[in-house]
Amino acid sequence: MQRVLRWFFIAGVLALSLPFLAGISPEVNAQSSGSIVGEVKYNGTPPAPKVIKVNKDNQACGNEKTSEELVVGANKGIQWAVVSVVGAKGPAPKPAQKPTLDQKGCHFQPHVLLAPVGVGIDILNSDGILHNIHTFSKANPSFNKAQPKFKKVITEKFDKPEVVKIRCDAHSWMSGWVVVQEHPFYAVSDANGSFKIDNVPPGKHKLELWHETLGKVAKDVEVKAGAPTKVTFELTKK
Ligand SMILES: [Cu+2]
Repeated sequence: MQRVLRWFFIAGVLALSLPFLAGISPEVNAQSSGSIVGEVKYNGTPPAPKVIKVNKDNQACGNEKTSEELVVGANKGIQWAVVSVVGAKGPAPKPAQKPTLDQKGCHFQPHVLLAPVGVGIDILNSDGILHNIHTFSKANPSFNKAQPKFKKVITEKFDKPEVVKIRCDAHSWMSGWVVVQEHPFYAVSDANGSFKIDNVPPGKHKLELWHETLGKVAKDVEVKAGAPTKVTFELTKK
């Protein structure tokens, strides 16, 4: 009995000390790295969102869709812009949950999905109709798969970093993006145009913003340990 107790004690001490030995304590990480917090703003008067008439499967899809190729909020924040630290090194994150791309109400949700390299993404069909997912990739093999209503999940993975356009061959208005990176230092802007990149190594970095219709913008930043670096991107239609 005593031997068993001693074994439990040793195992307990080992379990508690392992994260410190491996240097993965979150506190250590937060102090030795910084974060980049920012906003993506539309400069000027944003164009009215495009409205697309739906000519098929109206019961599931509705009668019209608002295009998400340029989403500008009330405060002029631009959604769906991806900001990345260029040349960053770091392991691709292992997400707790698989990145998920849903086809719901005949549009891709989210419109821009972030996915680490080599991690499968679940492509769901929440609509009771046929969708056909089609990717337009170059670095990764492209795929084109029918997803009938009974096929609720297809899992696909991307092994190379790439911005991949996706469409549905059954519904011409459905379009979205999967942005695949090999490091964790990137983020997508939310409905207010805000984004945050955590655990960035201190030092000078180049940031690159990508937006599907407004293009690419680069910016230099300096990240300090334990503090957020604030960045604002102002974009306009060319
Ligand atoms: Cu579809």
